[in-house]
Amino acid sequence: MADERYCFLVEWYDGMASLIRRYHFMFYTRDNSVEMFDIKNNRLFLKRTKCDGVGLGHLYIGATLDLFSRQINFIDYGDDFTKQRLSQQKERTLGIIKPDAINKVGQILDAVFQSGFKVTKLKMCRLTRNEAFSFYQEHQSKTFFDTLINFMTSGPVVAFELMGTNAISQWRELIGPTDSAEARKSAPISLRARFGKDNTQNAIHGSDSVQSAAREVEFFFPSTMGPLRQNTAKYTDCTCCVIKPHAVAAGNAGKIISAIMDAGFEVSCMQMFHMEKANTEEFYEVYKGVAQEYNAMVMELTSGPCIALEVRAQNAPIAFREMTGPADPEIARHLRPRTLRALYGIDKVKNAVHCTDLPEDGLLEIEYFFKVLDR
Ligand code: 3AN
Repeated sequence: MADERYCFLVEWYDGMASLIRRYHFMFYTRDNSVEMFDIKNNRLFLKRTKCDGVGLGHLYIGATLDLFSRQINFIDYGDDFTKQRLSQQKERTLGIIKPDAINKVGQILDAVFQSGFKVTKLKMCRLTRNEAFSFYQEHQSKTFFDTLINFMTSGPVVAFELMGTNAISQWRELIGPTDSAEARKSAPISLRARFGKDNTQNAIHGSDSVQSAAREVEFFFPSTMGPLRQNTAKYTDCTCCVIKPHAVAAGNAGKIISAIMDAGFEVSCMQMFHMEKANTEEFYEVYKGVAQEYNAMVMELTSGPCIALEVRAQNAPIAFREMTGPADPEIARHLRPRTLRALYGIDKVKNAVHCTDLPEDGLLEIEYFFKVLDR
């Protein structure tokens, strides 16, 4: 196999020095080895080292990687070869689950996760009229514009960024024609055929070009200091569920959300987070010195994107703990085989979901994700 070298610009936050350090990060495909070069000090930082857990699939702009206990953030391509090779493979597009399909969010996300796209960002929000106007500005002169704005502001939506080879056209193909009735005739397995109603209430959105994908991703997930879209957290009768990185990576997030909703809980807010180590330690502080697995828990939660949910019901923390099951999936499989951890957990650390332990902490944990981290 040819030894291809891919180069990225990466950053690492050096907590000791309170400095963001920048490197060129090289990945060699022949032996999965990694090399890092310190840009400012113009010297080799990490000599070429084999890293079996790392593959080209993990490396894209916006990714984070745990490397020898350092959390590395991928900022940009580092050379033309890498940019040319990867920009098509790692094309990005925006998808939206529209208000008419929000009660099918688990099933739709499951279809997304099973379709081979990587979900790199995700957020439930509710658009104001101004926001919907600005998002659909190109349709201002159309006769259906008012209907469209009323519809898109009638309830929450879930927006997500997808990444994959030819993601824009692949996603358009998966969602099907604009009119859901037409979709049922010409593309019966498409998502609009399965979940949409008509021309307006067509369940799903997909960007139609490279330009609109860039604009629409930026609209929901601003890269700089742009205005944030308001999340939908309600902060009442709630508890916190975090779908852990291993379960997201295994494509189980949609199934877990469906199971939670089928059990009668309301999922009133959701968002994908790439947790930093310092935040994770803060979030798990109560387990420090108490849970034997504390360090491994921190490693797991920072190992990739997780999805935090606001789960609502009467007595939400207690009721939801019941559904989550015992912390150890092995025990769960024996005693409570229908719980989330029995179904989707692997071991005590990779146990599919975190849920709030103490009833009085439900609100605090929700505030931590949706007020503190969603800045
Ligand atoms: P698509 O989303 O398939 O790219 P566009 O961009 O033509 O379709 O339209 C944007 C949205 O406007 C559609 N998703 C749909 O909700 C709504 N829409 C489009 N065409 C019509 C129509 N003829 N009547 C009512 N609503 C429409």
